[in-house]
Amino acid sequence: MKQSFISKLKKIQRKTNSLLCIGLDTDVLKVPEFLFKYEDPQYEFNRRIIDATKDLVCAYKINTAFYEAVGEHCWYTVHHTLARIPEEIITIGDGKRGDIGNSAEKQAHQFCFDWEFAATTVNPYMGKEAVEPFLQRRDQCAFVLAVTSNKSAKDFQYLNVKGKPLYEHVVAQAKKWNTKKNVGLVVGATKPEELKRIRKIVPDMPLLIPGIGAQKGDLESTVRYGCDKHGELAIINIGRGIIYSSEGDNFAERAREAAIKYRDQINAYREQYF
Ligand code: NUP
Repeated sequence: MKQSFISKLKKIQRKTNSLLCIGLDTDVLKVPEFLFKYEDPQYEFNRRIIDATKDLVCAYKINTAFYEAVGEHCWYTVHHTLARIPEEIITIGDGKRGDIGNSAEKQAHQFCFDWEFAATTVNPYMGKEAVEPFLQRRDQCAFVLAVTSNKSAKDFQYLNVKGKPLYEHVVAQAKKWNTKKNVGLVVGATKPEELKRIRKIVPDMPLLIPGIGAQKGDLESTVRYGCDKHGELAIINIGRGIIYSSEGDNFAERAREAAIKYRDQINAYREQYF
């Protein structure tokens, strides 16, 4: 039997001593010129980033929009990229899916059985039936959007519903859906107060925390409030802040340096608070 998502996550976080997740949001317009001599420049970019950083991370997150936007080859690029990532590292398919039941089943088929990501992101707006197809396997986690990192998160997520912000109702539902211990939450690193509040409500759930680097989230409070009581179970995603550290031929080396810097800073805060 395959190990549960949480035990796989803990194992890799301990092995690499890292909570860092690198976002492979590879914008084809930012891929260095010299990679265009290859058939699939996006894959070549990812391959070099993965090879240069795989000992420094617990996860890689692929936002599928960056691939879908390029066209029909996307399906293969995602497959090839996933095949390059060592089996023990968590892979997260960030597509924020969720739809009426039968449509959500098709979305889950693509993410969980075809690409076979270890984790996905799902939008809870359409309720349980939109999320359920992503929760079929104990070795795969669905990260439900709770408080997102962007400014417009306030449009809906903070609305007062029966005395509580809407996002707290999402968190409460996500707890109920967690019968297989394979539900997680997305909370933006730009929202430290909410992160603190949510970690108290779900002490044992994995949290996917984007927003460090380009979005200027606060790393110290992300580590302090995002981890569980052992200083684990937070997956701290950084995309642009790492993968675009250089525009030149040395981009992968520079990405490695940036990844080391973030991993070490995260670990310094873990030492301090746990
Ligand atoms: O709340 C969220 N904020 C966010 O930035 C939820 C997300 N899934 N993301 C994604 O994380 C975003 O779409 C992108 O793929 C990544 C952040 O990348 P970067 O800002 O580190 O480049």
